[in-house]
Amino acid sequence: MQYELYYWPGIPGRGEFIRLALEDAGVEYVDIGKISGNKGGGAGAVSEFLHGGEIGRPHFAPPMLKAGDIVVSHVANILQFLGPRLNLVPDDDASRYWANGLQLTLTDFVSEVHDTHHPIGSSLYYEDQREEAARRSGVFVQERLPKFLHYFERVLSTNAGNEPFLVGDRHSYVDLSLFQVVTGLRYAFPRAMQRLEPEVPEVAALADRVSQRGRLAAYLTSDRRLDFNEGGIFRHYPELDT
Ligand SMILES: N[C@@H](CCC(=O)N[C@@H](CS)C(=O)NCC(=O)O)C(=O)O
Repeated sequence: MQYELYYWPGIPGRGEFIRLALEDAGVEYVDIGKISGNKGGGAGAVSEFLHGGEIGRPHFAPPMLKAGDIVVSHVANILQFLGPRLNLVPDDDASRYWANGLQLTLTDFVSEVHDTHHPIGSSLYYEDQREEAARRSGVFVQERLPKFLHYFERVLSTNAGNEPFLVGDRHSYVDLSLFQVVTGLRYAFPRAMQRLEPEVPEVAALADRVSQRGRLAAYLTSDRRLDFNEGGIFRHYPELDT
């Protein structure tokens, strides 16, 4: 199966959740946004595909994944599609719905992280909503960040084994996504995370363990891995990291 990922170039963003699954599984994929425009890739190709492209089904927003004649959008939906194909989710229905529920909680979490720097509107510059961003981030750091992290700590603690995973007794795409969220938070809110991580040791340990998985570790040090930056979801503005 030839997978094509459609996501904006230059930022890890939500596309990274899909890359992590493909890289961890070691499958070939074409990252269309990273290909130059004159070779049929780049933002133009992503935008064209978004609006319906060759198959006439418009999507609301990237990422999108194309697998043969199937096209899937939304991170959680794409990972639900890829999970069984990449052996990144257990076989039974109960586990698969549980995994999807956890992934949708991460979707909410990521959306709230985005809103810390863009509480008023994505179309406005950060500089035009700094005051609101400071207020929003204050509440996020005090209330929402601990609430989400403690939730995942609870999931891991109730699923404890020698090496706890979020879903069942094996590594899954949800572990990969939690790793990405923790890594992004360490970049965006280093002070808050330093304070909070001792309260969520299982979450911190899972993130560190995931980063050491063979293929994933190789990916993370490769030039395919994009650095977090102030164009993406996880942005470091020291004034918001209270
Ligand atoms: N629920 C979607 C959200 C997708 C999304 O917000 N994509 C961003 C890029 S990371 C975008 O281009 N949004 C455009 C918009 O919301 O107008 C998902 O989880 O994939």
